[in-house]
Amino acid sequence: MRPPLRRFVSSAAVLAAALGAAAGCSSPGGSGAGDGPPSAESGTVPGSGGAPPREPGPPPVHGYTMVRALDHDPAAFTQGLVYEDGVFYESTGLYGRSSVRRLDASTGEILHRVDLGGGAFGEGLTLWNDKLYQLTWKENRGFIYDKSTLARVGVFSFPSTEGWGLTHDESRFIFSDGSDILYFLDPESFAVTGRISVRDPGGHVPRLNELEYVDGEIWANVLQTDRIARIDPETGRVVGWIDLTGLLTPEMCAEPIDVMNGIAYDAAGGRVFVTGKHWCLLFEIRVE
Ligand SMILES: [Ca+2]
Repeated sequence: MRPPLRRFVSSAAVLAAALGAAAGCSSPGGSGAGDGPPSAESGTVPGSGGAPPREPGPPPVHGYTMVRALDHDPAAFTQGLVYEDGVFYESTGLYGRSSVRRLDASTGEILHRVDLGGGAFGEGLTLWNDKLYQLTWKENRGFIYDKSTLARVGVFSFPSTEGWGLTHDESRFIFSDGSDILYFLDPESFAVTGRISVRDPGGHVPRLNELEYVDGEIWANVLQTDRIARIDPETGRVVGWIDLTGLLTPEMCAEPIDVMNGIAYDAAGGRVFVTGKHWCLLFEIRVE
């Protein structure tokens, strides 16, 4: 039951749809719906010589090619996904059903699973110095695991009331809490060392969820959309959108599916993997 190879071509219509959706994602009181395409086009108005710097145009919307589909546990409410050396590491949520897992990246088979217990709702996950760091949603604590055994070796707290997504660059953890803000954290103390507000010409982009650091950019699932934001870590500006509409349709799975959530990057192989909450498949994709 593998879906056919499909290609999604970027188009003006897709861009318009994306900008429209972005307007719906604007923060309360923010520069939302009215600041979409008109604002983006203002940078092309002639006669502005010597005037303020131009606003960047709308970011490109990228399509995708589906390269490969792997089985994925449809019971997994995916909140974090990481790849390293032939293994996916996954964090799943929901009270009473949260877990951390190791998956065979060639088949999707669950190699090992450790449940969190009823008091914790698993969220974002990252791999740092051979240890897994898993957020919880509203418990204001995270768990540290040995990546090989999934034995819990520590706990940590983080400076936000909610934990959503987690990844890291060369020296910092990058953390989302469901707002438009991404926080940079010291990986030892978890103190906030910086933050960026994520925005595109449509305004601020809240509901940033699962994260992945990809070749100098931060990629973020935007909750309840089929889009991934490619974010400049220096400025917070969205430099591109990846629209994964149609990658998984409800007909492909026997059980109801939820939203896309889960990005993993194989830096050595340049491969991108995505899945979602209760998705029966996990995909390798190529971004166009
Ligand atoms: Ca990830």
